[in-house]
Amino acid sequence: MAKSKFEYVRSFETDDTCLRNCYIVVRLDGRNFHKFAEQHNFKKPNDDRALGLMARSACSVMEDLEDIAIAYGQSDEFSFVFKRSTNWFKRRGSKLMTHVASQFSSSYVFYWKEYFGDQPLLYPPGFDGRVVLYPTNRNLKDYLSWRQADCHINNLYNTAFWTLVQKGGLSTCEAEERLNGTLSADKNEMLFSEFNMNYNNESPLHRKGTTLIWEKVDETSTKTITLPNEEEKTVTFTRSRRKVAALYCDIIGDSFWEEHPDILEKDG
Ligand code: DGT
Ligand code: MG
Ligand code: MG
Ligand code: MG
Ligand code: MG
Repeated sequence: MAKSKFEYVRSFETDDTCLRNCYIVVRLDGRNFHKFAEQHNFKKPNDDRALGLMARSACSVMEDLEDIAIAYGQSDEFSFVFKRSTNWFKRRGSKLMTHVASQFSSSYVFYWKEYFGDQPLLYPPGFDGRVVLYPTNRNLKDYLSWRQADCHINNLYNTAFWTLVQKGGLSTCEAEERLNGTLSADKNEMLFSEFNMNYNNESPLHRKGTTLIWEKVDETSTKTITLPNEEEKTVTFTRSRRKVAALYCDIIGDSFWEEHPDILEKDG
């Protein structure tokens, strides 16, 4: 095919192929969600509608794009881990990241009403994205541990803060001052002794965030067939299908990875 004289501009495109053998992580984060949460009356410190909608949108990303092995989300962020052997879009970072971001954003708007009911969506939300490569299983597990530790630290702080305000009658300034310099143990103790709350009994969704993995399910269905002698017969058959499952568990320790050995591919 003859090439136009303009064709050379294609060579200005930069190569952003992700290094082979590495897990490709795409992390999205809501743009200016501090304001978005205020304007849409998100409950403090955790709004289950908002967390549910984030997980629903992430589920749509996993179902509609190729080769995502696991996803983890908390607050206004979600991380998607592509299989280290993926060759989707020839491992082009910009393609992977923009497909994740746009599928997620459109799903967030599409499913909004299912989660927020009468609360109108006041303006179109946006999400930023980044791509990070992790070469070893240890690095990838440490990445996910880092995000879950972040969830824990923020949620313990926010739970203590809003308990002081909502149940303790402190102003937000007073609550901030009260928590200034406290360690995790101090916050746990304060919740327990002053408000009779055991932090470990708080919702696992809030303490641990949402982990999405693929689960095999056997689907049984029945069908009526006509035999050659014109007799009708009902047969049942089972087929194995995979489906996204949401977990609210610890992913820092080894037990999660031992229970789900298929998520990671062997190093080297
Ligand atoms: P960014 O990411 O730099 O554009 O700015 P933000 O404002 O999105 O900051 P970020 O991502 O560090 O923090 C997430 C914000 O989202 C944080 O201000 C609290 C808010 N947020 C997330 N989930 C909830 C929730 O369930 N309830 C409430 N009230 N706020 C939430
Ligand atoms: Mg940020
Ligand atoms: Mg944000
Ligand atoms: Mg964030
Ligand atoms: Mg095209």
